[in-house]
Amino acid sequence: MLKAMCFLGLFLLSIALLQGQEQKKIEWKEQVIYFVLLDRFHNGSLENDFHTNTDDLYSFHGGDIQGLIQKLPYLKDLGITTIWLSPLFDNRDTKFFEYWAYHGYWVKDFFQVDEHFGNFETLDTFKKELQKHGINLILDMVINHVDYNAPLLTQKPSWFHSSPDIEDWNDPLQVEQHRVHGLPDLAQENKEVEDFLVQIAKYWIDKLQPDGFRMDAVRHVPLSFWKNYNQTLREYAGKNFFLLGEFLDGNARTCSAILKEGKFTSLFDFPFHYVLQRVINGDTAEQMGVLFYHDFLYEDAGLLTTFLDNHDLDRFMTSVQGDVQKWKLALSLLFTVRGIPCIYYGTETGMEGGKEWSGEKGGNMQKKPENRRSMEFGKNPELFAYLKNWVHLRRSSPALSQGIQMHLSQSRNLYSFARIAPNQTAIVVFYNESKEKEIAIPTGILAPYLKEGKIKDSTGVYEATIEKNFLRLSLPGKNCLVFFPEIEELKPLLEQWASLQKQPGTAPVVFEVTAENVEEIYLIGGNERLGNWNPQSAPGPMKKIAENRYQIQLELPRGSVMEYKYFQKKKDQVDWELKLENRYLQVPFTGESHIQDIWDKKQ
Ligand SMILES: [Ca+2]
Ligand SMILES: [Ca+2]
Ligand SMILES: [Ca+2]
Repeated sequence: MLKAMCFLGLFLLSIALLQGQEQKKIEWKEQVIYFVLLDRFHNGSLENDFHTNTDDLYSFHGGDIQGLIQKLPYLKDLGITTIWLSPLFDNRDTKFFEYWAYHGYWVKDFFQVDEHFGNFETLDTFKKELQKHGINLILDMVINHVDYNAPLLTQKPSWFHSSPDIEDWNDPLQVEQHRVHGLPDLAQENKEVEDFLVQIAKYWIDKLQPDGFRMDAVRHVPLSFWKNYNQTLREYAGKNFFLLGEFLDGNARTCSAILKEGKFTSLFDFPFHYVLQRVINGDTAEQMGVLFYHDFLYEDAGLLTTFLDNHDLDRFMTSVQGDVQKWKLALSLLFTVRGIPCIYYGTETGMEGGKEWSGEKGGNMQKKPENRRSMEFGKNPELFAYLKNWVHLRRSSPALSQGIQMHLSQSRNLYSFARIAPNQTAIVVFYNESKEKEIAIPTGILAPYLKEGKIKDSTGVYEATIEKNFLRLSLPGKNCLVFFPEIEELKPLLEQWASLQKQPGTAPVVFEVTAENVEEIYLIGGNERLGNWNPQSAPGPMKKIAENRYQIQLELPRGSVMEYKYFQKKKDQVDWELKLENRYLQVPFTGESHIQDIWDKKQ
């Protein structure tokens, strides 16, 4: 009987667990992630302050789990829904040269909590407090390497590559099997190592029930390993378990391939990060169009994790030399474009600081990690309120959090797009120039669904008019406005969009260029049909249609946005037009295009 009751108990418990899992179905696109570098966040317990020196950026600063628990209401107030927490594993206990393992990436023992951060009891409280506040947790997994003196090195020497540091970053074998900063490199191709790493992951899933992992150094571990590892974890922790990879690469083609083949849920959107940096600092906003056009490469670009900065990069405020207006513009884009926004602790108070840097081969030149200074709570309430507003707007808007993203218009200083969910649409107008401007934004295939008339932006300050196929407004300098126009039923539009994405078809585009004293003009650009920047495959020569006028017609993918340029061939030599910046082209979803350019000649 007792046995039967035990069985019944277990049965009921497992049903409760299953229901619990079902209840917590996280919509990842609705999340706002906050990255906590634990040692630098908040010191909640002085008892674990070993080797603490807050004046030294290489030392521990005392931040711990207890401190993070105390600050959960603060994060809740900011609107944060998910925390990505830096590694909790027990790290090396002694200095390595002048560096302490405050960051958590020098793991000594994967099955213990570092003594600076707390213990399993603190973690239990943490888990309960997270549940109480409805905040999700992403743990940082470090599986490329272990600490310089980890016990595992002597216990299992065959689990490591006996290789020197990476010297040639273009050699894929070195990148996977050689050491990063001299850290002992685990041989994931060894089945025992693979099993061990899976065991670590399952151990933490059981202990703390995190909602996902952020995985360090994806590039340095074989893709075949990630594929198996991620698949296994998804089977173990549930389909909704968030598997976020750190793959530092600015090319969407490469990132989309890694995401797909490695079976990640998400990757940090480095292509977005780099384009955003350039555009905010004055490059043409047309780069945004090219970036988002390549979203078709991903199964769902809305699941990418977007960010301005992190602990390995200069803080964004530093990369814009403390220009608050640029910081504000960047944040407005972060919270309106597709993808899951992730903010680095201290962004909300405008913290500054450059990344850690040292000269080659241990040279004298070095910069301390100013980007990892202790959190400054309460500094800059105005910036905090600004960021909080965007968090709030995004979280309250199904279009901004869940909607598909549709390109509307671009020019040197303007990028406009729509976010469309079944029950709401948002039109976002990003304007990166100081002077006010009258503008008409073509609403494209969205036009038939929009109700004509005047509308206010999300702040209630600015007004626009929707008429026929345009949104007209007077744009205030350096701003990003969001409009939520009244709409008809959007389902047919979403269906039309899905089929256009699947089979965009092509549109005829006529390129016409006026040029003096040139022969054999060719067209070239960042698309297969434009030769992918390879002069050997560039279309041409263009046909001479009149004195100094040349033309070529091409079939290009509908809805595509690309860069292009002209060049001439002189005795098989490539002679580029002088224009330094590339030209940009948007191919509409309907109709034809006729482009007229003037060859940028040498003076
Ligand atoms: Ca402490
Ligand atoms: Ca330790
Ligand atoms: Ca490796």
